[in-house]
Amino acid sequence: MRDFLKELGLSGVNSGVCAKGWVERPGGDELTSYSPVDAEPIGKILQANEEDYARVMDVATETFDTWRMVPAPRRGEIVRQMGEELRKYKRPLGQLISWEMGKVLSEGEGEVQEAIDIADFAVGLSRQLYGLSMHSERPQHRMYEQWHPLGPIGIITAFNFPVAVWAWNAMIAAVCGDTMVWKPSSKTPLCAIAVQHLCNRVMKANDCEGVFNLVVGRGSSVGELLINDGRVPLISATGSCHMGRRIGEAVAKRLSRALLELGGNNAIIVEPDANMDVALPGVAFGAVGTAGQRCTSTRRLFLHKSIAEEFTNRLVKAYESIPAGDPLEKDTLLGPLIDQGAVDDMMDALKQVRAEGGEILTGGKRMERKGFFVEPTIVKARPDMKIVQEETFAPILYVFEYENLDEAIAMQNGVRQGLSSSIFTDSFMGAEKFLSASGSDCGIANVNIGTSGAEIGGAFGGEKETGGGREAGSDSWKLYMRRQTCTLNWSPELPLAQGVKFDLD
Ligand code: UN1
Repeated sequence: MRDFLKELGLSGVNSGVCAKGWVERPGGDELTSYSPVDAEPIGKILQANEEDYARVMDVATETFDTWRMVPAPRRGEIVRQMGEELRKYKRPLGQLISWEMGKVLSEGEGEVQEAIDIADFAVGLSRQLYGLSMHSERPQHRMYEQWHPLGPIGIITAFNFPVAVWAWNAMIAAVCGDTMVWKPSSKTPLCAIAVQHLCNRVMKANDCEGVFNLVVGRGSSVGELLINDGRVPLISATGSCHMGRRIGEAVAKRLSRALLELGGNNAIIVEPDANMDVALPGVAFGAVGTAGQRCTSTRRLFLHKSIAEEFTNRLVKAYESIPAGDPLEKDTLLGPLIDQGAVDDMMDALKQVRAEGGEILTGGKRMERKGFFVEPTIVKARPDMKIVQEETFAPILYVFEYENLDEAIAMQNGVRQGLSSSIFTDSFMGAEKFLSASGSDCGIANVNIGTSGAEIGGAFGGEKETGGGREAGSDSWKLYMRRQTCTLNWSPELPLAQGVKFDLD
């Protein structure tokens, strides 16, 4: 057994259900977690069945009654300790993320850093859950708004950010006074179990277990119960547009709140006046980083026709020297895809590329080695190809040429998704046009930075089929609380608003 597994308290067989302590023998099917690096099993997980789910949700619901009354700065202090615990385990947790998900170690550790950052942010936020106060139109009246905790919330996360995206939700929800039930991806259950061990230590020491709860289980049983549970006022979910539509419908049916962070089809525009030495690594990291398995990964590249040939040649050359292999090795830049299904999806997309007349400039094949490694791929594409409308979770980059910036912006906006977008330019006018109301239609718009790797301080999410949700920084916390508008009358009269009279006599 690898040292980092032991260090994180994982064993050969692990319970995947935790509600005020681990449920020793959950009743669901046994799940095996495989490393995408060598396709070998890492550990077994006992999943939740429907009764286990009920138990977990009961705990989250009961704990909410007490947790919501803990002063927010005190909740912040406990989240501060969570941040400390994550700092202590940054290395082994980063290694586990690399091994179970496949991203390279600096990204695995970067992901833990992202969780630490959001914990720090949440600590400060715990003293800043501000409401506004307004001037009442009536004499001797006071009007203000306050924010109260929302309830036991559901967090559904994807395999590609098995720790950070949970942390975006969990650290904020905890300071807001919510309890939570986390359903992680069945592709990365050990990351979730390792994080739950850290939570348990901190919460036990503070005598407030039951705030962070975990339920590893099937989407078709546990996932359905969670999204349809009338006790859950907010479902925050990250995943495909297909999954998000299912969740959005279920949550809308019971008139609750869904925070959806779904697929992207992110593009970079490179203007002729860009600093090409900045643009080139920006594009390469965006498209090849995390093997193209970020929702923010760069999938489309728009090159001005005057620089297209040279830029493409340089990019092809760079792609051909990207070191692929064991993500735990220091110099590796490209790890594997998550599983065989992901390799099949990539190969199917490339089949469609060929059928639609796209030209594969480099890559296009599975690598001859253990695990789920694929060659990073560049395709010379046309905007009318249907496949470029789809998000394929793999390192495929579609390259297009354009003549002027308006055309490039229109093409970049011409997809159903709206998560992240970038322009590389040294022109103030070009940058401002891209950022204007008639520019990028995405939730994230960057200048001289690639599409991925957002900081936690901003609100993260996107428009159109990306789902409209916002997580992490800025004022995203408001989605995790309920707003109450309060009007107090301290006069001896009962004046009515809008001058309405109701004199009894
Ligand atoms: C995701 O892929 O779901 O901006 C999240 C980024 C990361 C988060 C990605 N900070 O690429």
